[in-house]
This record gives sequence, C-alpha cells and structure tokens, in this order.
Amino acid sequence: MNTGTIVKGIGGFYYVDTGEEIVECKARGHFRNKNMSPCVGDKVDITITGEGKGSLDTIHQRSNVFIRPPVANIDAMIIVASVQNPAPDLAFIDKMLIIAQNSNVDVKICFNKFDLDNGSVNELVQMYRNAGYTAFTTSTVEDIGIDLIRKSLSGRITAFSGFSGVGKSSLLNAVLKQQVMQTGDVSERLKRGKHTTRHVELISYNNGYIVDTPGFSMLDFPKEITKDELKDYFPEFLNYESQCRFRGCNHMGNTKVCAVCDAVQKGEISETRFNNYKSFYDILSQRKEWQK
Ligand SMILES: Nc1nc2c(ncn2[C@@H]2O[C@H](COP(=O)(O)OP(=O)(O)O)[C@@H](O)[C@H]2O)c(=O)[nH]1
Ligand SMILES: [Mg+2]
Ligand SMILES: [Zn+2]
Repeated sequence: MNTGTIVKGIGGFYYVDTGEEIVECKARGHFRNKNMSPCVGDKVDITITGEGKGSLDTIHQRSNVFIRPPVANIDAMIIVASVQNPAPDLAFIDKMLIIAQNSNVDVKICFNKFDLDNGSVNELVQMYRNAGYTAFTTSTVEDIGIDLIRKSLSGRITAFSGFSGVGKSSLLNAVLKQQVMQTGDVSERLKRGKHTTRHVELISYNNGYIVDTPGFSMLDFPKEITKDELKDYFPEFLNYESQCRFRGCNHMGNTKVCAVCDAVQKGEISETRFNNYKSFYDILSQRKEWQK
C-alpha cells in the first residue's frame, strides 16, 4: 500500500503523487456509496496494480474541502490584490480573510504591481499588519517579493485568490520561473471562444503544491458563520472586547458602551476594516433561515 496526494482528476481517473511517481488510479466503487468522492488535494491510500497504475482505496480525513473550485486540504491562501489596474477591493480582501480563517487556512495578503505604486500602498500593508495579518508587496515586473512567496509555499498546499487581472498567473510564473499559466486579459480569450474550462490541478513545488485555479475569487460567506460569530474573525477586536460594557457585544452600538467602537474613533482600529465588519454584519443579519 502507498500513500499520496491526488493532484488531478480527469474522466474517472485520479492522478496520485506518491512522492516517487504519479500513479493513475481508478477509485474503488464503494466511495460513491459512502457519499464521499475523491477530490484534488485528498490524501489517499492506493494499491499499485501495474506500471504507473493503481486503485484508490481510502481517503484520509480532510482538514477542509471547497466545492467551487473542488479541492481539499488547502493549508494556505495568498489573497492577491494589485496596487492599480485594478485598484484593491478591501471588502473582497476582508471577506476572503474570513473565509480562509473559517477553513483553518493560513492566510497572507499580497499587494502586487508594486512597481505601479504612487506611495499609498504601504498604508494598506500597515493597516492589515496592525489588524494582525501578514501583508506584503510584490512586483513580477521588478522581481520584488517573489522569494517571499517561494519560501511560504514549502511543504503545504497553497491557493491564490484574487480578482482577474491582479497578477496571480504572473506571480505563479515568476515563482516557478516558467510560463505555466496563461496571463493577460482572460475575458479577451473568452470572447474569442477558446476552450477555457479547466480542471483543478496541483502543481508540485518545493515539497508542497500550488492550486492552479483562480476560482477562489467567487466564494460566498460560509453558511455556518452567524452574525454573532463574525466579530471573532476580526483579530484586532480581541484586545478591546473585554472592555465593552455588555458581554457578547457585537460592536454595532456606540462609543459610550463599546470599546471596539471607541478604538475605531481613536484611530486604533482601522475604520475601513470596521466599516466592512458592519456591512458584513448587515448581510449576515439579513440571511433568511433557508439560506443558512
Ligand atoms: N505593472 C505590473 N503589471 C503586472 C504585474 N504582474 C502582472 N501584471 C500584468 O497584469 C495583467 C494581468 O496579469 P495576470 O497574471 O494574467 O492576472 P490574473 O488574472 O490574476 O491571473 C497582465 O497584463 C500582466 O502582465 C506587476 O507586478 N506589475
Ligand atoms: Mg490568471
Ligand atoms: Zn463592543
């Protein structure tokens, strides 16, 4: 018996990286019955049945699983925004931070296209660092920060998320020092009618894997997060919470009774982040029972 990671699944076959070779495996029938189908990222036990071929026997327990894109066991996520073209969407970043934390994914924020910076991006980097996150700048044009990404990829499965055009594919190509990913205007390619549906695939790098899909940009708030839990996803609130007048304060009140609101007023907590918190709180408050 061998153990490996599913790096690709096509037409009923799963390609399992055992560390020594990629084995083409057929899943044994009973997975379907158990309501669990193999997914890229799964750690699996296989039996070798022939030259480069095997059967997939057991799926190990997952640390997380995403449906769209279908991938399991993501260890890390790098949220990519760009300094300009397009400008950073902070509500998107803050939402992705919540999704990553909810799935126990180690998360970092990357501001790409640093070569286009007019001096304002450092403020954003600092804002996220103050909130307790790792944030940094990169440029694929000037080779800035690429090594930082390379180092962080070691020994784990990393996904990139971010809007189209921020430079995710360019960053991957820079990291891998080869043109594995297509870059440029994706919508142009769509217009020309090229086949763009792609399978999720893990790219092996530095004892870890990179998820090659941009699909993590469309994720919704996890169903299980309630409005009352939302505040737990904002690490910068933690130091103040015990000073709110009411236990379980949702920080939607005013500065007289809420230490978080007070800290925002004093500039100790970013107002931008706090405003996103409030708008997410409203979204979650309006969720109907059937949407939960
Ligand atoms: N100025 C500048 N342009 C970049 C940088 N990285 C990528 N780009 C450009 O941004 C556009 C979108 O890049 P791409 O990697 O396809 O973005 P993706 O949609 O996120 O995968 C391309 O025209 C790239 O050449 C960068 O660091 N600086
Ligand atoms: Mg791309
Ligand atoms: Zn409060």
